[in-house]
Amino acid sequence: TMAASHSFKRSDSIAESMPEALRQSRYQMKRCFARYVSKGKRVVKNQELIEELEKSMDDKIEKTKLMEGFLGYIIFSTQEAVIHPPFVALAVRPHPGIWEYVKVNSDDLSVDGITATEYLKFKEVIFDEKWAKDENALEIDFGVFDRLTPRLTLPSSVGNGVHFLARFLSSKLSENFEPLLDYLIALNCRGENVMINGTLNTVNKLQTALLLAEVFVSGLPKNTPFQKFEERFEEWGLEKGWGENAERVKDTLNCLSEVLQAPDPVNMEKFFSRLPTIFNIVIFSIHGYFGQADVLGLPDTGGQVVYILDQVRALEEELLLRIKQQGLSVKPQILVVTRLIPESRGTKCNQEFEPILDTKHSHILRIPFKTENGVLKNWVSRFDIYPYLERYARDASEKIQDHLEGKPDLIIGNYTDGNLVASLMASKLGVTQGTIAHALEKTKYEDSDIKWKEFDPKYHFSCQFTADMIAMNSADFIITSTYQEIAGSKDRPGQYESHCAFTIPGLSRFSSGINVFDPKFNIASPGADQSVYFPHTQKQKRLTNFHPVIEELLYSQVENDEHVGYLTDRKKPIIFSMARLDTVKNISGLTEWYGKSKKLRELANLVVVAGLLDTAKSKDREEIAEIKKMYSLIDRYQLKGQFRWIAAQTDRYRNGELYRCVADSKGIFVQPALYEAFGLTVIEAMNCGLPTFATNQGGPAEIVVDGVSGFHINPSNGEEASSKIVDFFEKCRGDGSYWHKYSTAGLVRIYESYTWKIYANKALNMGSIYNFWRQMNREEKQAKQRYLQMLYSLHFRNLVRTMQSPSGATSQRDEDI
Ligand code: UDP
Ligand code: LCN
Repeated sequence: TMAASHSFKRSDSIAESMPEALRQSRYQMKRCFARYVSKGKRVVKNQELIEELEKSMDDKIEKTKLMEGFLGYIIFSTQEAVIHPPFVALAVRPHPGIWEYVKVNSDDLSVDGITATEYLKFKEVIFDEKWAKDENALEIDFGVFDRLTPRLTLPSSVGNGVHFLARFLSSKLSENFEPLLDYLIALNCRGENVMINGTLNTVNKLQTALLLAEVFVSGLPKNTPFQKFEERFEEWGLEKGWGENAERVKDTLNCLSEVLQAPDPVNMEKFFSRLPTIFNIVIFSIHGYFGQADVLGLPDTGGQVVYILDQVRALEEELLLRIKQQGLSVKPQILVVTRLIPESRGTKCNQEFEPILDTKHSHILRIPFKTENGVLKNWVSRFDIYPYLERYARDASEKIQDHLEGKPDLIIGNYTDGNLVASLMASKLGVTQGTIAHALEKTKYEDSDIKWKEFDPKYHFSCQFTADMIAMNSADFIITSTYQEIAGSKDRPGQYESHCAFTIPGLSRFSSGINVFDPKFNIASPGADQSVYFPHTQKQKRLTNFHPVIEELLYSQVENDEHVGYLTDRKKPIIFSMARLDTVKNISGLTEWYGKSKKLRELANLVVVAGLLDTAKSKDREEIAEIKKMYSLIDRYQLKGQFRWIAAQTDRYRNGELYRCVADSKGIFVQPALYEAFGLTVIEAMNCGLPTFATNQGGPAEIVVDGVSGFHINPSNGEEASSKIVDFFEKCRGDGSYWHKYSTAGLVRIYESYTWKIYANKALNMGSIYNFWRQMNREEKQAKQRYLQMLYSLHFRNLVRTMQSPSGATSQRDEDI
């Protein structure tokens, strides 16, 4: 059941309108709230609240009326309730990013609006009463800085930070251009002036120079190189950077003239995208085994590595293009900074410096973890990494500046560890900082904030969540993959959103952690390397030399330590999936759906690439459990003959060809995860022209438009998922063009929104505009920086110091999704 989309006005607060609604259904509501409080003090989630509400009513008509009415709407929108008989405090989320807290007395149904702090305290009492009642318990409120910063207001604009900022800057600058003028004068490229020099020290002078120069270049042939008129420009106070030739220079001059005449967001964004501000980029991805070969599948090494290597290639390409268009001749540099692991298990993770394949100027720089006892030799789980990071940040900062012969122009962090180190370094050096979180762990483990004490010995979430808050708040901009990562969907809060108000009872209460309406949030979705993942129809590019191996992988009748099960009817299309063998990836779920569906088994074969095939070889307890489950499913459903399970594959070129061979069979790709942050495999499959069925939980739900560019499946409803797939194959049988329709629609979707080219363009635009914004917004930035430093040195360091001895999880790859 879904609540009717109620005509709830933003202006009516729930606290104001709820009492009247309660009065109208007083009898049922008393019964419902009596049920809520009957089990005593506790925290209850949305699902249970709805079930209890349904159970509290017998009359069917009454029930429907109520569920579809305002009260139903409130309960459906309530993410969580804290029960404290006779009180029930509700955390209501009427729209993505918008929260309201109310307290209902179950005896007399009186309603009071409460603040986030009051709500959190209410919750804390259940877990740590003494601390909850301590007036001087640590409360962190980043919201106090909100007064100084502009905020978006529409949930639909969340994630469009750059556009919003361009708009905001337009109105700000129209009052006063000085900040932009100062900024332009100070710009330099490795010590040399660019764009304008100090002689153009008033807006008037600048405008005149722009005018003169524009008239001048208009008279030149379009392709006249800048060098030809460089001297003329200097006389006017204009330096290089405007463009490579007369045409480009003219366009950039005109763009700034337009901005100075009457600033508008379109020209503002365009102008910043043309400014030569970024040449050297540092990207932190610290944990794991970070390498270019033989690392996928090793502990803590998954999509993040793929993402970063592809990102670097795309950023370098875009940087080179921009530098050329700016008419400059500098070489950009990108450093991916990771940990050097001396005991590197045959990988190159013990090498300090490694050029990145398919790039000209990008490298991996590895720096070891050091303690007073010297260099740490073995891999450390990302959950145990905190004690090493401060020292690492110092060592890294030094090494990086040696390599770059100066400061970077932009620092980007990945995941908690990379983001924390990026924050430390960026604030020390005064460099623009971007953060990326491939997954925020808090949202992955239910109640891991309030129940942190249970988790802490193994996961050290006290450190992780605090580090995440420091990084999010110190970042100038945050790159996310999808809207849902920030603000979720109608029914489910986003990863960042779940940090807007939360508490770690006994340690700290974040009454305002991060605001998803902050213009620092931006969506730039990753793509897939299109030289590896290209459509199966591009015959001349196909990597046919892999075909014999792939033929063996898919169709040989042998079972060995690389594949189990076999396919007897090779005329059937293949249902394909590939992922790490973690519980959340739900490969065993897909296998079970297939096993259960007679129709599906008639129509298609199932092939999965996942994990290891032998429990004795795995060191990851979750993977071991999944391996066992897979074998029991093969047995229970007698899958052999229709099913092939292939061990994890690490060669991405071969994997690309494998997706395409599946497409040749007129097969499909299924991503059945219980939750997926982004889902690179979905993008890879679609790039190869495979019609895709993807989980509706997380990023894939946004990548695929259901019924248009692929299909959504609900991972917790296997029957429904199977019948959707059956339906597809049946339609394909009846209509030869049906398969092609979805194959093509998937590609169209990719090309318009999910390519690395689009990503790189957006990311560099962010770097450029936030670089300016952080200077304009210097006062807020400084105040916040001070607050963050205090939090770091008085609180975070203590958490790290008292961190119990590492989890001993020496080689497990815990629940990374
Ligand atoms: N992958 C692989 N071999 C495997 C399983 C996965 O090469 O056996 C690759 C896959 O092609 C993708 C990445 O690992 O590029 C997984 O990224 P995704 O976003 O799907 O999930 P993550 O592992 O990051 O949770
Ligand atoms: C980590 C994840 O969990 C995936 O969902 C992403 O696709 C991957 O990183 C790349 O961002």
